[in-house]
Amino acid sequence: MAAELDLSLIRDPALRPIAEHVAEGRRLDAVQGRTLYESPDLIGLGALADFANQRVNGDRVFFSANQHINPTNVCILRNTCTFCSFARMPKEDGAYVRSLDEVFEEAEAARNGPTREFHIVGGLHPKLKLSYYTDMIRGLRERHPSVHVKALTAVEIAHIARVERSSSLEVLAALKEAGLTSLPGGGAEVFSTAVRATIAERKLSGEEWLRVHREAHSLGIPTNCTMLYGHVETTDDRIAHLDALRLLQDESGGFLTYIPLAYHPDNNELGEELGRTGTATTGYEDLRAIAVGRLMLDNIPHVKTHWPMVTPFLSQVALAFGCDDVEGTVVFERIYHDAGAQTAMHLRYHEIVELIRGAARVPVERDSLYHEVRREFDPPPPMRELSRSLPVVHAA
Ligand code: V47
Repeated sequence: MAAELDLSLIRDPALRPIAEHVAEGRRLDAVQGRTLYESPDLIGLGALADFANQRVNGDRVFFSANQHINPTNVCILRNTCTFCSFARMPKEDGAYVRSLDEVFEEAEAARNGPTREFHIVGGLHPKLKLSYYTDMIRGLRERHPSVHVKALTAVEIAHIARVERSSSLEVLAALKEAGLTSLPGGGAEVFSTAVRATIAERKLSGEEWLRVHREAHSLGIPTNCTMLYGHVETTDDRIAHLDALRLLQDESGGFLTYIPLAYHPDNNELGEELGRTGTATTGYEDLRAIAVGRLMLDNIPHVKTHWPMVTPFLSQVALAFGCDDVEGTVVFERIYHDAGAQTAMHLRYHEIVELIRGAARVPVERDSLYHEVRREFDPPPPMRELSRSLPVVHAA
């Protein structure tokens, strides 16, 4: 059944002309994007985004049974990406590099579970060669043939190319040959040169990030895209970022899902500089990030909520604000927990199913390429069992 746009939910008059555009399926421009970000009418914004989402995805909400693996936290950008709490210098306390056997051992958690995707991201290690990653991907695919591998951000791809004195296109081709399914969307942060100069001075530029994704798409490797929000970026920076993603998608069609990533300020230099330690983004900002992403990125099929960052509870509400995709089971999360996220590390499969059902949507388990894996699930467990197993969100 086609969703209908209920105009009575839109109270801000500035959103009315935008509602007409959305109802007609017309593209929104930068000025309209600014209005969306500035409107106080969160419910009206959510109604628009929900309508835009349901037109594409109906009442289905996708999730994956996935496992995050972070092979190393050693990163040559440790001292210049001031928003990151995960990275370490090679000899710093807490620095680690997993051997391939250790990665394979960690992945054994997938053996008896429903895991269908390994999500692999790490730091820019000065010495790890391309063969470390191709051997890892090949080894994982051999051991777990039915599990997809979504691995390495554009920043890591470009770094491996530098280590190898080769090109990012060659690195991508070798990773694909080893069994890579798709690329995660990290490392995009905010493309604005001024923002990057402040928070990620020596990281790959926005143009270079887009180039690596364009190359991946040209090789038939689909990718995700992200935006890190809630730090020093302006509204115009956000809109320019979304516009650059939308333009590349017009050209290549290779983006699968967009994931807004909420900045967490603990244990990093930027958080201290901004005096924000312990104060992450607000629920309003998080819901707005989902809704505006859904409305501006009219050519990207999915918008994902990353529950480790915004809590499972807010992720559930996001399903009424334009979001059709929930981050998966995760198993072990390091990047946001190092930065102060207070969420659980792991959601169980049936907890995600219940979270989606609880929002009156239809849960659909997907693989990395958004092929449907399963939509028939056991009936909900008795109320008492569910309430005991819901993830704990600790008070700060
Ligand atoms: O690029 C780092 C972000 C990203 C912090 O494609 C931080 O499905 C908040 O790639 N506060 C890496 N964010 C994570 C990533 C990802 C995550 C979820 C899903 C997918 C996907 C990809 O994490 C980095 C950066 O933007 N990050 N530090 C921080 N303090």
